[in-house]
Amino acid sequence: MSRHTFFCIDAHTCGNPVRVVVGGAPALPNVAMSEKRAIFLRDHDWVRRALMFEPRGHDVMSGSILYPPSREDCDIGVLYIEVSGCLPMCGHGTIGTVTAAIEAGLVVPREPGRLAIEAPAGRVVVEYVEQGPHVEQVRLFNVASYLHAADVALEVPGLGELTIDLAYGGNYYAIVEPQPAWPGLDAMSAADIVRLSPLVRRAAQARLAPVHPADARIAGVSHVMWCDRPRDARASARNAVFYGEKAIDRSPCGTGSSARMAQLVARGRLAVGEEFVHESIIGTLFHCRVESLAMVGDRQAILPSVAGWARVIGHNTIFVDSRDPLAHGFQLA
Ligand code: PYC
Repeated sequence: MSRHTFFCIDAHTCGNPVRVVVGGAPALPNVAMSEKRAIFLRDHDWVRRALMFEPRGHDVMSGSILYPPSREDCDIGVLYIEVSGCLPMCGHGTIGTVTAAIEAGLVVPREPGRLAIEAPAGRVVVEYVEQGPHVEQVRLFNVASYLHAADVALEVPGLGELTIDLAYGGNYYAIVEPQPAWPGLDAMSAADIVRLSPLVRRAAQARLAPVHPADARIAGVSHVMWCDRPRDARASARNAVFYGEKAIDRSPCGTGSSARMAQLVARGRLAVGEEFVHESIIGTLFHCRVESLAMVGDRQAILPSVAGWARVIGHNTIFVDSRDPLAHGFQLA
């Protein structure tokens, strides 16, 4: 019999789960986080499946594992884990991870209120605001984000001809705005999003198959963002982001908000320095900003920032026990 024990801090960022693994994860060689990600996926993916899938997780579960950084200019390394795999970058995951790690005293920043994180997609910086023992807000200065393709017509079963944009914000997003084939979010149930998104994703991937200009390990359309006007008067726009096989982000989605700002800037609908308040499917808000212009390879890009809050909801000691026939988790097809 063998038993693995994982020490986790469970949190949520604006409604979306973040399970931060702070003990029990496999040691990985001291290589760049993008390499660690590849090694983890090759040799240790059972850990992700056990902690993310049922019965220990669920269809929307996501989280992170803390590692020492391999770079001198970073305070901490973060590997993102979720139901669909290990994302290159995760915004809500970063906000939840920083909140949990700082509140538990697991990382001591070189500069108070500021952490440099080695993520698989590159180095990102966060600034956080503390009040007593709690972190009240985290602002993520995310990776350079860019519009990859505009006005791409796809044939989507159940919708007909749908025009999308494709943008990168740490992951590749098919971005759908209201149009004749799709009237908007109010006409769509959560079940519709889960049914239609994989069809949009498959069609976008078949047509565009994006590869990051600076890192070929980041490739493929993984997320679909359905966009609409906000309900909340404080917000600029609303979205529902689909990921994995059945997940809809309950937060406004950090990498999605970054991709959306890159799209809007490229289309001349948002300017450098402007605030962009993004509303989630459950009404929670991220306060985002276009920090500056940048380049990704030879593409015009932006440097976005995304601010939000997270709450720790418990400490969770999880066993993965070989006596349990479902030790390594399962998902319903
Ligand atoms: O916040 O970047 C994000 C994210 C990706 C998938 C779910 N949330």
